[in-house]
Amino acid sequence: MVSEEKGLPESFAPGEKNPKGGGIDLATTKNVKWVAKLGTMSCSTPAVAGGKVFIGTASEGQGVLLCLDEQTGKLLWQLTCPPRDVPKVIDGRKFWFSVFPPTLGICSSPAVDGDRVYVVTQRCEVLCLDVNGLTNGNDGPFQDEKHYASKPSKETGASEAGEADVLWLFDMWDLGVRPADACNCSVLVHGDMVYVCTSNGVDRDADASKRDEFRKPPAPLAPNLIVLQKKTGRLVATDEEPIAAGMLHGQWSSPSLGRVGDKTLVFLGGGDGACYAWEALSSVPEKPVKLKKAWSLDCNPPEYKVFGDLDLITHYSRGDRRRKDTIIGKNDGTFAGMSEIIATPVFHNDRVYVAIGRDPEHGRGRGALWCLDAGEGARGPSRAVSARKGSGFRVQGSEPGRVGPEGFRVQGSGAKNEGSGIRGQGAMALKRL
Ligand SMILES: [Ca+2]
Repeated sequence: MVSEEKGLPESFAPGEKNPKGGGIDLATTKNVKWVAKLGTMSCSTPAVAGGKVFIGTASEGQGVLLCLDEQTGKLLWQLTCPPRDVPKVIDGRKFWFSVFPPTLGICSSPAVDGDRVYVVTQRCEVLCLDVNGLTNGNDGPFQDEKHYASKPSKETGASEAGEADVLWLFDMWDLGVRPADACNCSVLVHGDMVYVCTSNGVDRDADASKRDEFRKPPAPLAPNLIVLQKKTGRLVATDEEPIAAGMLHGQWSSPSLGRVGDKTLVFLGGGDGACYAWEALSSVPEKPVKLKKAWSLDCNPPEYKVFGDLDLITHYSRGDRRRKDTIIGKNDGTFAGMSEIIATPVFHNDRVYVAIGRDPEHGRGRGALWCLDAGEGARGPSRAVSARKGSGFRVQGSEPGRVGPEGFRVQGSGAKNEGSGIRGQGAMALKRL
C-alpha cells in the first residue's frame, strides 16, 4: 500500500493506434516500454511480481485473467471464466448480477504471494492459481481446469501450456452471498490466511423503481468479510457485522492490514459508509470462527445523511439521472447524497486513510477523506466529530467529484471527463497520497 519506489516516470503518453492495424504504435508513446492488448473492458489494477504481470479483463462475455511477461508483455498463460448461470429475478425483482458480470469480466486486482496468485472471479469465486500456469503440471486438488480454459482443451484439460492452473476454488455464492453488479475484491494475504470481501450487495431495479423500499439486500445475513486458509481454500472465519442493514449499494472495498501496538488489525470499508477494523487471526482455527471486531467508524458525517425526512439509505438512487422523481427536481444526476466506501483503507504509521464516495450511476455522493487513529478508530457518530477535530482530520470538498480544497484534490482530467466518476485505487508513495 505504501511504496518507497523512486525514479518513477512523472508522466506517460499512451500513444496512438497504428492506422494500418496491429494495435498501438509504440513510436507515438512516451515512457511506454510495451503495449499488450487486453479484453473488451478492464476494471482490474495490474499486479507485478516475480517478472510477471497479472491483470483481469473481459472477453466475449467471459472473465479473463492474463499473465504477461514483465519485460516484453508477451502472454504467458490465461484463465478464462465462463458466465455464471444466476437467477434473472429474485423476489419478483430484476437481479442485475445476471446482467453486468459478462461485460465487466474479472474486476479483482490479483494478489501474488510466492508462487501463488489469488483472484476473485466475476462468478463470485475465490481462486488460488499457480503463477506458472499448467506449464509445470496440474497441481492442487482442483483438476477441472477444462472449465476455465480459453478454448476447449484436450479431453481432461490437463498439462496444456498457456492455460491457468487452478489450485483451489472457494465459491462465495454457496455462503449465500448475492452481489450487486460485480465482484471485485483484491484479497489480502497474511500469514496462513486469505481475507476476502464478499461483494454482497443491494440489488433492486434502482434505475426504474419508484418503490425504493424494495431496495433491500437479497442476502442480508451473508458475510461481508471471509477468511480462507491460504493453502487449501478452507473457510476459517467470517465477520458478523450487520452491514447489510445500512448498505447503500454494494460491499466493494478491499481489506488492508496493519500492526498497531500489540495487535494486528484488518481494515475494510463498509457498503454502509463505515470503516471497520477486526483482529487478524494468529493461527488457523480447526472450525470456522467469528472475527473479533476492534472498532468501526461511521464516515458519513450527520449532515451528509439529512435531507428533510427522507431516509437516504432507502432512497439511495433518488439522485439518479435516469429517474423522473429526483429529489431536487432536476433530472440531471446532480443531487449529492450519502456515500459508501468503495476505496481500500490505507494503513501507514498508526493511521488509516479512507475515502468515501459512491457508484455515480445513481447520483453523486458527497466525498470525504478521513485520517483515523488505527488503534482506536471510533465507536459511533459522536467519535466521528472528535476524529475530525482531534486525532484525525477530514478534508471535504464543496463540489461533488472533488475532495479537499486544502491541498488534496481529485478530479477527472479534461472537459470530456466532467461529471464522470473516478474509480481507481489510491496509493501512497514518498509520504504523499
Ligand atoms: Ca490444478
